Amino acid sequence: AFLVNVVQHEKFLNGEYNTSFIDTTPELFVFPKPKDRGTKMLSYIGHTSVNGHPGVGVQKKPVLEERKHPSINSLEPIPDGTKQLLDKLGADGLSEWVKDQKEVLLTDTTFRDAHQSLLATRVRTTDLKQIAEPTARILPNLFSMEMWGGATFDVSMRFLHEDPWKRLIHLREKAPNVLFQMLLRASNAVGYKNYPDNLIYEFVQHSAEAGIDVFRIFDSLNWVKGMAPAINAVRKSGKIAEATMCYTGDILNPDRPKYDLNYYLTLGKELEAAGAHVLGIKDMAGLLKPQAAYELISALKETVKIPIHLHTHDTSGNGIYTYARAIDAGVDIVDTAISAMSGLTSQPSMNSLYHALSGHERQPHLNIKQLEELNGYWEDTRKYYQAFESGMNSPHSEIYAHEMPGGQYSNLQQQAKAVGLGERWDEVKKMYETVNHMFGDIVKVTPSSKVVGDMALFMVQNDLTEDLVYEKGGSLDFPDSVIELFQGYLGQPYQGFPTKLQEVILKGREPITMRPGEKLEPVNLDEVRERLFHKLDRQVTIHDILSYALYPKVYLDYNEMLSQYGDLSVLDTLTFFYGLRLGEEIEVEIEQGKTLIVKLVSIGEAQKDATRVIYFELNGQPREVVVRDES
Ligand code: 3PY
Ligand code: ZN
Repeated sequence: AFLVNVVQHEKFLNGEYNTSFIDTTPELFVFPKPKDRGTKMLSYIGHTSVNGHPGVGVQKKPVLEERKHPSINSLEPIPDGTKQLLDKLGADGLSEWVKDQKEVLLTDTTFRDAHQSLLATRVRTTDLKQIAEPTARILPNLFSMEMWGGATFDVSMRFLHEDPWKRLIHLREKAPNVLFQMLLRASNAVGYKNYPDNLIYEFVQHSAEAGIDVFRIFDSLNWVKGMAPAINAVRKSGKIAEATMCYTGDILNPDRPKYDLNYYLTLGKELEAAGAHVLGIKDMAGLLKPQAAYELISALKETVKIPIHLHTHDTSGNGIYTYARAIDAGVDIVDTAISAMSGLTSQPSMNSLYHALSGHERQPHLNIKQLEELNGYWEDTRKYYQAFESGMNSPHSEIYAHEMPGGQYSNLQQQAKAVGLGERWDEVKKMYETVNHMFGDIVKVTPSSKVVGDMALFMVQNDLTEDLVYEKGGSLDFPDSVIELFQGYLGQPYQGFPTKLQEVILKGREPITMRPGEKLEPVNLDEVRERLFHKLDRQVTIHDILSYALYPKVYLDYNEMLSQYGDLSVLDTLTFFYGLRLGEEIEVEIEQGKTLIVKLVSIGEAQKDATRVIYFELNGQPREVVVRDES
C-alpha cells in the first residue's frame, strides 16, 4: 500500500523524483507471497516428522491414551484465595496473615520448578493452561503457585517457540485466586548475567502488572548488595518481596565451616533489613538435612520477624523428613509439587506430605481425594515429555558430594549430550564437584551453577585435571562465563575469589568489586522499541521489548520461527515434538472456532538437494510442502 501511494504522487508522476533505484535494485520490490497459516503449520509438521525435534531426535511417536481430567463443576464460582487477601491486605498485611496461620502453608511448584527439574523445563503452555483452572478450584488454600521465571522464560522462547508473557497472562485468567509466584535471579532477572538496574526495574513492574504477586529473589552468590535493586523494585510494585538465601554446604558438618549457622543468621537479618516481606530459604540442590533444617529454622525464627518459606529438592530422598523437621521448628510455608511431578530432582510430593502430617496439628487443609484426581492429569501428561526425562530413577545421595541444583541436573545433562559428552556424564558430575572446590566452595545456583557446569564440561572435554589447569592455564581459552565470573560480573562471592585461579583465568584483565549494575548503561527502551519495530515490521508491545532487551538473539530467533511456522503453541504436544505418523490425522484449533484438520499422507523420496516432498491433506484437500532432510 505504501508503494502504491508513492507512485501515485504528483511529483512522482511528473518525474521530479529520481526513481532509478526501482530499475537498478529490483530485489527491493520482490515481495514473497506470505505463506498462509495452514502452509506454515504443515511446514513445521513436515519438518518435524522428517527431522525430529532438537533434543528428541527422530523417534517413534508414543501412542498414549486420552489424558484423565479431574471432575470439577465449572459453573460454580472459583473460591477466593491468597490473591484476594493480598489485594485486600497489601504485602505487609499478607505477611502478617501468614504468620497467624497455624497449619503449614504450601506452594505448588508443578508449573515451574518441578518440570524445570525433571523435564528440562520443557512443559508447554497448552498443558499448563488446561489444568490451571482445575488447580485453582481444587487447591484454593495454597499460599502460591510457582509458575514463572527461572529457566522457563528463555526455554519457552528458545525450545518451545512460545511467548513466556502469554503463558503468564493465560494462566492468570484461568487461576485468579491463588498468588502467582516467580523465581527472579535478582540482577540477573531471568537470565544468566547482570542487567542494568533500569531493566530490572521495568521487568519487575511489568511482570507484576501481568500477574506476578510473589517474587522470590535470590542472588547466585548470596550477595545482598546485588539483590537490593530487585527487592526495591518489587516493593515499589506493591507485590511481595520474598528475599531469599541459597543454602549450600552443611551447617552440621564442622569440617565445612565456611557456611555455618551464623553465616545464615547474618544473611537472614540482612535480607529482612533490605526490605523482605518473606524470608526465602532456597535449598536448590537438596542439601538441607532434617536436623539441619530444624536447627536453621528454629534459630531464624528467633532472629527475624518475617515469615519463612522453605524450598528444597528431594534428590536425596530426604525431602519429606526435612520438611517435617522444619514444620516442627515453625516454618511458615514449604514448597511441594503434585505427586506425579515430584520427588528426585523435583520438590517433595504435596500428596505425601499431607499424609506424613496426619495427626499433626499443622497438617495443611486440602481435599486429598480431589488432589489425587488432579494428579491423574499429571501422571498422563508427564508421559508426553518422556524424551526429556533425566534417567534418574532412585534417590541420589551423591548429591551431598556434587551439590548440583535440581533445576540444573537435567539441563546440564542435555548440554553434555549436545557437546558429545553424554557417555561421560558420570565424569562431568565428578568434575562439577572438583570445580566447586577450585572456585573456593561457592554458592552454586543459576547462574553461578551454570559457570561451574561450563567449567566442568570444558575440563572433561579437554581432558584437564585441576593441576593441568594451573600448569597450562596461560594457553587455555576458558569459557566466557568463567572469565566473567572471575571478573566480578556476577557479583562478589562470600570471602572472595581464590586469587591464584583468578590470575590464571583473567590473564591480566582487571576484576571489578562494585555492583555490576552500577556500571552498566541503562537500556533505552524507546530506542529498543524503534529498533525492534524496524526489525520485525510490526507493532511491538512492552513485553516484546523486555524479552528482546533480556535475550536479543533468542527473541529474534523465536520471531523467525514465528514468521516461518506461525504460532506453534496451538499444536498438541506430541505432534510438536514428534510430528505425525503416516496416515495420522489431527485437529488443530488455530484460533477460537477455526480448526484445521491435518493428515499426513506420505513422505516423498529424498532428492539430490536433500529435500523431500511431504504430502498432506488439509481440511480434506491435498497439499504438499517441501522440507529439507537434515539426516
Ligand atoms: C533457577 O534459577 O532457574 C533455579 O531454579 C535455580 O535453582
Ligand atoms: Zn528449586
